[in-house]
Amino acid sequence: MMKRQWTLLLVGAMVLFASHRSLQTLEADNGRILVTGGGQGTFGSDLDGDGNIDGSYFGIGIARREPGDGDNEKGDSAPSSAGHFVCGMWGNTHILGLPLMAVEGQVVSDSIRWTKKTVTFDGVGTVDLGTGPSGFFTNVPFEVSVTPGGPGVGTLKLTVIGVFDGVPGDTIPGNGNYDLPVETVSSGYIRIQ
Ligand SMILES: [Ca+2]
Ligand SMILES: [Ca+2]
Repeated sequence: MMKRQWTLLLVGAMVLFASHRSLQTLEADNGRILVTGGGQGTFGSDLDGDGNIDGSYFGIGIARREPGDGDNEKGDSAPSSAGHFVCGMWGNTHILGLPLMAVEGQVVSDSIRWTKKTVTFDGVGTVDLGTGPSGFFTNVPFEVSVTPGGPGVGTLKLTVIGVFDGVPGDTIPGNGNYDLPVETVSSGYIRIQ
């Protein structure tokens, strides 16, 4: 229960952080990008067949600087953390009968890439199924793609690498990963600057 409460606190803090950052004016230079967001998303379908449409809570706060701009405290050649991502399902969004499914971790700065509408980034973190030590995984890679916008517009897609392949909700069974479907923001927002 403690872990779950900590996760709840973390998501709350992330949403507050994202909201706070959104009030600031930040210049988006070439090669720099800032992604902030927090809220709730919906898959728009019942993934696990329990009669409820599934979705998750999420919090994003990442920034990428152009290598060579001298701002990287660890040295411009070294990969560095670009921020934090957390995504979880519990309470009214619980899935697979689990008390919790939470993915959270640091985003790798060099992994952030984007097209005109979509930002994709990789990270490594923990997966907590809320079932005790046997359901707590560390050093789990994940990939996230987001498009900006508020309810009904912004989207989020999470892939958890190397685990849970084929469990309900996996859109590409057999590839070793947990490929969750695209979620649409139902409350809150995702902002890309
Ligand atoms: Ca469901
Ligand atoms: Ca898969």
